[in-house]
Amino acid sequence: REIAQGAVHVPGWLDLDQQRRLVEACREWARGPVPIRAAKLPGGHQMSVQTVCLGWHWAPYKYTRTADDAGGARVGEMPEWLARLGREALVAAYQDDATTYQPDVALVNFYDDKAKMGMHQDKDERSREPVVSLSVGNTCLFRFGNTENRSKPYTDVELASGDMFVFGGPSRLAFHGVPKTYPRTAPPECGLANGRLNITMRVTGMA
Ligand code: MD3
Ligand code: FE
Repeated sequence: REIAQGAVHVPGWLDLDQQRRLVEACREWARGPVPIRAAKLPGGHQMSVQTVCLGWHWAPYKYTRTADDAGGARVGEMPEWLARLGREALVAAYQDDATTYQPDVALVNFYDDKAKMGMHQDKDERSREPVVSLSVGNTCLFRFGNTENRSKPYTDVELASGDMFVFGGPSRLAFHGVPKTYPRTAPPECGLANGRLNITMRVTGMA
């Protein structure tokens, strides 16, 4: 389960009922106040992954309260029930009996069959508290690299529907990416016929 120090993979952590509820919630969040969109990178390219943000809006490469690149509305709240699920994830992954973890942002990523995410670090947060990742839908190939650069050595792991992953400690600043997803591999009962959802929770460290 521990693929690197602080990086813990818990396969099948979410039951199908929880997965379906997350899919339903994501459908609602995707509608607004800031509709789901593919972020545009400073170089002009559009990401292939579509994202909706809760709590804070992430536009490459910073957090704001309003979606200045997407209509200017204030993003939806980060629901307390989701933050609690994030705390439960941390407890399960690190086998702590208590945590004060209070994520204030969730990024919901949707992958269609062609979407992928290049190797990157998540360093737009001022806090170095762990990131919790929840996956629902199609299985993907997840590439977990090193903290030095976007190339080898890396560890490839498949993330399936219901899997949870926590990245903390020395793994918090590791490069990582999603080279591909596997079409039509979502379990029929997860609530998503095709495509992949990933929800990451973070602590921005913003006021
Ligand atoms: C390792 N998302 O949103 S989740 C991202 O599946 C992102 O959508 C991928 O990378 C996805 O930034 C991967 C796993 C993940 C998320 C955050 C991390 C791994 C991480 C932060 C630090 C180290
Ligand atoms: Fe990331």
